[in-house]
Amino acid sequence: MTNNRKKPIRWGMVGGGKGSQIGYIHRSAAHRDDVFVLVAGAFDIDPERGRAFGLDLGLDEARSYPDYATMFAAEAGRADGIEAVSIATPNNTHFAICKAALEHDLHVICEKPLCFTIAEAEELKTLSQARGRIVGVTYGYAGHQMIEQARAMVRNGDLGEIRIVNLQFAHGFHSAAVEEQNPSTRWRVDPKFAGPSYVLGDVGTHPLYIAKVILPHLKIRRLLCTRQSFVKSRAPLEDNAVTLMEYDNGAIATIWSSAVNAGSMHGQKIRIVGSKASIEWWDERPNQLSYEIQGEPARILERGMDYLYPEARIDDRIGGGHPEGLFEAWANLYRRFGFAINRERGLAPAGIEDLVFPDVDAGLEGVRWVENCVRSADAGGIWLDYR
Ligand code: INS
Repeated sequence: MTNNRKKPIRWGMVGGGKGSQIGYIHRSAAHRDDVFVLVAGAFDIDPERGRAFGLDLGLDEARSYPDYATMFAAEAGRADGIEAVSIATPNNTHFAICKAALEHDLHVICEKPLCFTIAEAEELKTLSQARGRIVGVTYGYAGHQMIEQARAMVRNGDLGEIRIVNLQFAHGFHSAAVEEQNPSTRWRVDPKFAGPSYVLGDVGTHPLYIAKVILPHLKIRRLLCTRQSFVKSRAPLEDNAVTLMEYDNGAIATIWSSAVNAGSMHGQKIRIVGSKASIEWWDERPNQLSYEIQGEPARILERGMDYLYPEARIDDRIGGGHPEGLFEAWANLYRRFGFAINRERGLAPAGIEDLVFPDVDAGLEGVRWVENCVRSADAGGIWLDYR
């Protein structure tokens, strides 16, 4: 099923310019299926550097803007102005930019965290509903096809009753104080820019969202969190945290969030244990899903194969055996953002009723989880009813 290529969504970017870790993958994902076309941008906090970056990308000179406020105002005055914008700036700016974009009737795709407080996230949700605009959040790993397979397996009862959910995103890149040399890490460990947490928000919310996709029926009932700053200069922000959660069906979950797991490249793993079988997915081997039935030899399910559920084949681009990775996962998400936007534009194809993508509720949930974790940890690691 293709999206509406005849009328691609006119798209702009805020941030994601020179030196950004994430700008390139936004552009590559948005352009992969010709659903979006980049026509404007305010790429940098330094206006001159941002302008030069836009020109280098081939943008019209007049549409490479010094800042987002100028861009939103100018684009609103053009018949061919942008319809959607992606926000790839440091965390402390997400709320203000998102709000301004919605107030200009733009669809928004925002980096996580959507904002810092539940109240802010609720305000963005209300605004997006009032304006009939979508808010997508880039929990990029969730676009991997094997996540759809896992979701279908749980729904079809292949695992039995869900009992244990074991999640982690624990890399080792910040085992030492690398921020002293590296500006793109520095803001992440500074509460002024990063908000109330470091690793809980930066990495922990990724598996949290993936678990929500695979287990939509489970609701967190209560949670306990403990957080540490192993590199002392990062306090009060944590570079390691462990969260224990109980779901309302009695299942139990853990999330280990870390940037000091020395030697680990990425370490995002999702293990779901049911009464009959378990599945496990690891983002460093995203084409494989381990399926372990009690009493039988473990099997490895491979991406792109006929034995998978149809939901896991929808985004298939090349067939089994060829590796797909994070760039494809992001492109799958951007394609779904495109479908959702085209639904609002009255241009969506039929058959996308069950579209699953990280929307404003997913953004809100990430913020809620971080807020609850921080409250629990800072009260000494106590159980809290989830709210
Ligand atoms: C991590 C990572 C995640 C990203 C984080 C980053 O290293 O690769 O995908 O969301 O912000 O710190």
